[in-house]
Amino acid sequence: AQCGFIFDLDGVIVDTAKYHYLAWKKLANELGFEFTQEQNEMFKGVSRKRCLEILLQIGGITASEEQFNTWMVEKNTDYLAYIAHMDATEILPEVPKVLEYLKKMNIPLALGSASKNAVPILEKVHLKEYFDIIIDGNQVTKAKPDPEVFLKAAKQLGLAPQHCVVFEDAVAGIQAANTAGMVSIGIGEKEVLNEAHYVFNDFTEITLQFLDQLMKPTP
Ligand code: G16
Ligand code: MG
Repeated sequence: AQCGFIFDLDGVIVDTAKYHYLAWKKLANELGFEFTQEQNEMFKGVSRKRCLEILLQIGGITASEEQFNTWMVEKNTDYLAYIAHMDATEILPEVPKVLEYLKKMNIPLALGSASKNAVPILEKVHLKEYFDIIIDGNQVTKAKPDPEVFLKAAKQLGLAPQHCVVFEDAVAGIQAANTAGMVSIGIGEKEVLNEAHYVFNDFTEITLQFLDQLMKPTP
């Protein structure tokens, strides 16, 4: 059967994780506590709402619903300011090469991101046209590690989950892909992404032969 490839956005296609981190750190500091890079690992692939819940837990802060929503807006406003001037130079190494090759091989491609800002980011870096299907934070109700985002992508591609390959930089995203029954490929550190079927530091380590092997029809 035909196979399809699903890409996460933040940390796989573009390096926006650092901007998410800066925006959360700014909020934490305003609220009077520190937020470290290590703690930020837990935020990768996780919805904005869930991130704020974890952040407030770290700071030992309880908030009213109104206050919570104000901080959600504040974080996103700061994040949008950070990404306002983003351009194609922020695409991670060799991502365009991989997308170009998969397109040439007629492989259906989907984006599977938790971010509600996914489409404007793809437009800014001029990669939107590569994706046949885009599933982002505006279309899912259950955040990764729930497999909803990837299952929706597979369904819209018209493919069975076991014929889909997922590229992810987050532990929650790898878990989502595995639960969906897909082939999971971690982009990042082996120690962190140890649940993935394969792990690479970045796309420069992924050969075209490896992609060919993933494309091989499975029964
Ligand atoms: C991304 C990031 C998360 C972020 C989430 C929501 O997910 O990895 O850190 O909290 O999107 O983003 P937004 O606040 O823009 O809706 P992914 O799945 O693209 O890695
Ligand atoms: Mg990610």
